[in-house]
Amino acid sequence: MGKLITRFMIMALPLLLTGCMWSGTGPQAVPELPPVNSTREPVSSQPTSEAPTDPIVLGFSQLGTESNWRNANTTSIVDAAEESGVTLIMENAEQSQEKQFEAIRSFIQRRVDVIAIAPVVQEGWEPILQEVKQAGIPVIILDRSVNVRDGSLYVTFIGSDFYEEGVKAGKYILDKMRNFPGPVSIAELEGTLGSTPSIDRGRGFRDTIKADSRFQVTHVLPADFTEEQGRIRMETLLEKPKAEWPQVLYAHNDDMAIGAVEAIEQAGLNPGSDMIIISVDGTRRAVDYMIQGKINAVVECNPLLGPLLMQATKEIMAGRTLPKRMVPPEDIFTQETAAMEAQDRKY
Ligand code: GYE
Repeated sequence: MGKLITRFMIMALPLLLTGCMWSGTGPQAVPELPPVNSTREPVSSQPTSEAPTDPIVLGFSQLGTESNWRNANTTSIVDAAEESGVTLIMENAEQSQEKQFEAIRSFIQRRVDVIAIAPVVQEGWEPILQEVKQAGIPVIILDRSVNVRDGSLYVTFIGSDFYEEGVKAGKYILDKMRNFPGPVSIAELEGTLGSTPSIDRGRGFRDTIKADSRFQVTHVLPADFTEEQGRIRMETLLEKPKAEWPQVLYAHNDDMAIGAVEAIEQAGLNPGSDMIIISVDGTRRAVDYMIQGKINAVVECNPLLGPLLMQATKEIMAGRTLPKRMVPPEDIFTQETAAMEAQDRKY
């Protein structure tokens, strides 16, 4: 049936996501969820031995529309729901945790079967998740994580290893700048403060560059994962005396890097050579920028989580157990591999 109920404004994307991509390195079927073992969490809802006859209703609180990654993520979820016959009720929280709480309470009132949440920040979820638990509705955490003491408050967390993404970015920079004489000054464009990807991409990167004391993060610029903020922050930075300009830009996502590229070009510099740039996500636009030499490397973060979310939702409703954590395999792209990667970009 696949009836779609959504009040979410989806930005028109030219891409048709086929729903089966799980790695940036080529098409793969969504992996079968592994069989039950002792490390898996029992599902808290009443399991049924037979597949339910009514369509499963999934309430999903999406956090916003801040980036191309986010829009690809939303499209993947909408398409996957349609393809798998899950009725999706989706709400856009526009970066507000309070709005996420409201959406979740409305899902409880509507007695949806499963609630999925892409949390804008990682703190402050315990009370609302207790409410959901009391209502007996299983929860899937998607994309970003929540920091809760009681692990029984959600069934599984499907999302990337952001710390590892930061490590990959750090290793790339250490290698790229290994012959650079003297100190290497790095500007870091941070994503949404308090969000798991921003916290962990920052930590992973810093822990890695510690290996060489010449590498220092000299400018920390919060830019909320948006292209506009990336541009504004870089403009302001380049108004400082030349001696303070960084040699490297590490952006927590592609959109902020692309905004910064505009500011760097406006200042008469060549992004990618006058300033080495690395970002995270792997959107088609960033890959195009790499081909043009304006971004040096991009760490992949896969937004196409829809098929796995639907699969997990169905597994929960069938009473099966799931791994507590599901992480997609991810790569790093450089200018050398960008052209090949561009042929196959799905987002
Ligand atoms: O990297 C960024 C988006 O949570 C992984 O959020 C996601 C991040 C992604 O706005 O582009």
